[in-house]
Order: sequence, then structure tokens, then C-alpha cells
Amino acid sequence: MKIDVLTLFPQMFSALNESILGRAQSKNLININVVNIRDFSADKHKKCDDYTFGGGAGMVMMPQPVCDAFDSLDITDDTLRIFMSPKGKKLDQQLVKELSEKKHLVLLCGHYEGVDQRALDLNIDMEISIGDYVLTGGELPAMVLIDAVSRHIPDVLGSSESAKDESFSDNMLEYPQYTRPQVFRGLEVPPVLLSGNHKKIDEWRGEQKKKITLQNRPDLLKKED
Ligand code: 58G
Repeated sequence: MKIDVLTLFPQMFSALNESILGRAQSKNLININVVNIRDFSADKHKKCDDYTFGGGAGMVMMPQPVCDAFDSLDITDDTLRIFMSPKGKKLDQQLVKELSEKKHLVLLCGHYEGVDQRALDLNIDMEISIGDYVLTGGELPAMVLIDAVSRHIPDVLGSSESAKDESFSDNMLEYPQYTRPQVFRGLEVPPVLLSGNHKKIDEWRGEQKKKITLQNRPDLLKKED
């Protein structure tokens, strides 16, 4: 998958060079191209934001640098152009899976109080929100989306990391997990996990999933899909 990111803060995306996503990029499983919108400003001071018509608080991103940055990209019928916005469709595991089937994503990250609406009207297919809160920029949401989508691309997760999707796949949260040592700071691993009785272990994990889902996310239990 190819992912172009349009941003005024390209250095923030160095976080994606670490760990599993760094390895996925080295293996050319995902190709992340970060574009600095400021490079496209036609202004002599490289200005990219301006006051809003009609007044009100703050600045918005100007349409010219954003549109010229889009025009520099190779957009095809296989491209989905996304604006990260608190007004967008809420990102969930189902939408993540759908996005992971795409060949090419373009993620526009806004800053200040937003982006001139015409730049969005001319370039954006879909607005996506990672949750009901407002952030100073769309960069962190873009990185959240890239991380969530990447782990559904074949071979991005190693065999020891893979298929760890059980939280959400059956509308249940995951059961608790334990590793060595058997006793840590006086706390024991639940004995059933050491019993070797896999029927009993599966039963215990099922009970734990129900308990934690009822406690933290009862809304998931009455969900259709
Ligand atoms: C209102 C306020 C509209 C995504 C700010 C647009 C982006 C939260 C999310 C904005 C974001 C989210 C300017 C800063 C978008 C712009 C950006 N905040 N919940 N902030 O996914």
C-alpha cells in the first residue's frame, strides 16, 4: 500500500520509522511518503494560514498550498483521499479493515482551526475522526490510522504478532494474558492457565471476556455485526 501524507509538520511522522511500521517500510510492504505543504506555498514568506472571512477565532489553512500539494501527487481511481477531522466518520475496526484493502491513501492533516472548505471540496473523498475530541492537528490521527491499517496488510505482523484482532472481531474485549514468572510481586498467574487443560482454559478465557466487556464496553454486547 502507498500512503501519501500532506502536513505542515512532516517531522512528526518519524514515529512511523520505529518498530513494526519501520520494519514494514523497510520490507516495502507499506510505502509512506510525507509531503510538506509549506513547500507549495506561493507566498514569499511561505505562509500557509490566514484569517477567516466572517471573523471568529484563529486561522485556517489557505487553499492554494493544500491544492498545489494535492496536484503534485499521482491520484488515480484507486486513490482514496482522506481529511483527518473531528467532524469525520468515526474510525472503527470495520472501517480500518476496509481502508486496508485500498491501493493508495492520501491523508490530509489540518492545523490551526481547520482548512479552507474549498480545498476540501476540491480534493477530499472522506473525512475520518479517530474519536470525539479535538486535537491541535490531524497528524496524530493520521498516524493512528496508518498504524491500525498497516497491521491488516499481509506480512506486516510477524507470526508471533499476527491475528491479534480478537478484541472487536466477536464484539468482545480480549481476555487477560500472563507470561513468566509464575509469581510476580506476590501475584500468581491464574492456576487454570498452568493446568494444561485446554477446554478449561478456553472456558476461563470466555468468562473473562464477558466480564471485562460487560464492565468496560456493555455497548459492544448488543451490537449486530
Ligand atoms: C475543527 C477543529 C475542525 C482530527 C479542528 C477541524 C483532527 C481531532 C481529530 C480541525 C483534529 C480527530 C484542525 C486541527 C483538524 C482541524 C485538526 N482534531 N478526532 N484537529 O480525529
